[in-house]
Amino acid sequence: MHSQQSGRRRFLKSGAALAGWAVGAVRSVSGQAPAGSEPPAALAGSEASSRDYGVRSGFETSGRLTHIQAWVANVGPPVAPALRTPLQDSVGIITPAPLHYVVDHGSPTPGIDPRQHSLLIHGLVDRPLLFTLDELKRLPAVSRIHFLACAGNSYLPLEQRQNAKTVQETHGWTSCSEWTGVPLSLLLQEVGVQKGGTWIQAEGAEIRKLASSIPMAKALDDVLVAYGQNGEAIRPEQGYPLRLIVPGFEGIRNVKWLRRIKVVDRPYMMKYEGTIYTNLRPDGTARWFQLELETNSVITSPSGEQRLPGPGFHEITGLAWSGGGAIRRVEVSTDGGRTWKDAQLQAPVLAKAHTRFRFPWNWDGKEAVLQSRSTNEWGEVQPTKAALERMWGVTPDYWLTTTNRIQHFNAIQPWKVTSDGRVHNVIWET
Ligand SMILES: Nc1nc2c(c(=O)[nH]1)N[C@H]1C(S)=C(S)[C@@H](COP(=O)(O)O)O[C@H]1N2
Ligand SMILES: [Mo]
Repeated sequence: MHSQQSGRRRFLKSGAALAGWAVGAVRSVSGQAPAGSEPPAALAGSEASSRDYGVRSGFETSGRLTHIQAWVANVGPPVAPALRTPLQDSVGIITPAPLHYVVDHGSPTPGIDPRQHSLLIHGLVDRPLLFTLDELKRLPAVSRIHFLACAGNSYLPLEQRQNAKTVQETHGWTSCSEWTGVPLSLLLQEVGVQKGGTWIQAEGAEIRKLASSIPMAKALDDVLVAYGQNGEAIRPEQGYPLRLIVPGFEGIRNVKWLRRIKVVDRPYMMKYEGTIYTNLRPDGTARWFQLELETNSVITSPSGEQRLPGPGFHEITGLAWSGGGAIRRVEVSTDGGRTWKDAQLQAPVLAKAHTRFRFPWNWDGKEAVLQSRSTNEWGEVQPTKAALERMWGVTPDYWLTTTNRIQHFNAIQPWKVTSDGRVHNVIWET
């Protein structure tokens, strides 16, 4: 253990230790058999029995929800199904990988052979390098728990907006995993970023090769080149075998099936960051590169379409998250926002991770409106929909009529419990 740690420290101090792995001169240094001959065990996965790889109880039916994302359809066929996490059934803060949300942009999930996959880092660098998976896995790694959220979460296209009933439909484009990988700062140190290298472009290996720009300051801060998710290899839908994790930034920055990072001198307005992932304001101007996600929260139980069996004790619980660090406080109102009381934050409360909150409630059987409001470590407070309207200079009917894309919508979510115990989404009713 000790010798391994000092070995890692030696590695970190040795500067350009990987310089020999220059493009075109890549060798396997893992000491394992070269790629080729025998088929990988993974390909036999369909034959695996539940003893080899466990399956959940047949009584458990919670699943992702598919819907065709109209915004993507606008950009060009074929449309990609977008899968939403069943937050109403979630417990704790970790999303099981088979329930992690999925947002893709028109390409089928690539079936990448990890032995054939590599990551190229080039552009404004002293030594362009090509890393195989085995080479990346030899490097000092970290594991961190972070949420992902699509910038378009909680704001559906017009035709679906008013019909969204459940928390899966309203907020299901956020999930939280433990991610394992190599800090991007380490790789950038190895390639040697040149003066003027102020942004990176990250590119995926799918047919359409989604690419996304990230400022160098963030790239050198806490970004991970991840190969692990919740203790195993990243799932194909999440970017197998390699993805970027850009903690707290909107989902689009977290490039899946990562194959190339180019160090550049400015954001290059890649297709999606310059089109659907902009915030279109009422006056027709667009806000670009709104990277960090705002403080947010939602009550997951009781939530839309659930039914309380009757008056008496119910625990109100939900999730809070912020791209700007840790959640400091969550308050809950059971009277439509007239009074607020602190919810209990469940440990661990981690930066840029889902935070579980809990609040004891005795329902008297009368109509009630339940809401949660988060505050992050910078003191940023989650706004009401009315506060967002003041900020945008619009009236409530704006949201119900505009076809403008609204990103980063983080309004407080109200759930109304009627006297029959049914729970309803009433966000658009005020
Ligand atoms: N290569 C690639 N990376 C991608 C995307 C994509 O379509 N292709 N979608 C992005 C968007 S918009 C989001 S919200 C997240 C979704 O990550 P997930 O599907 O693992 O939940 O991945 C991002 N990374
Ligand atoms: Mo997204």
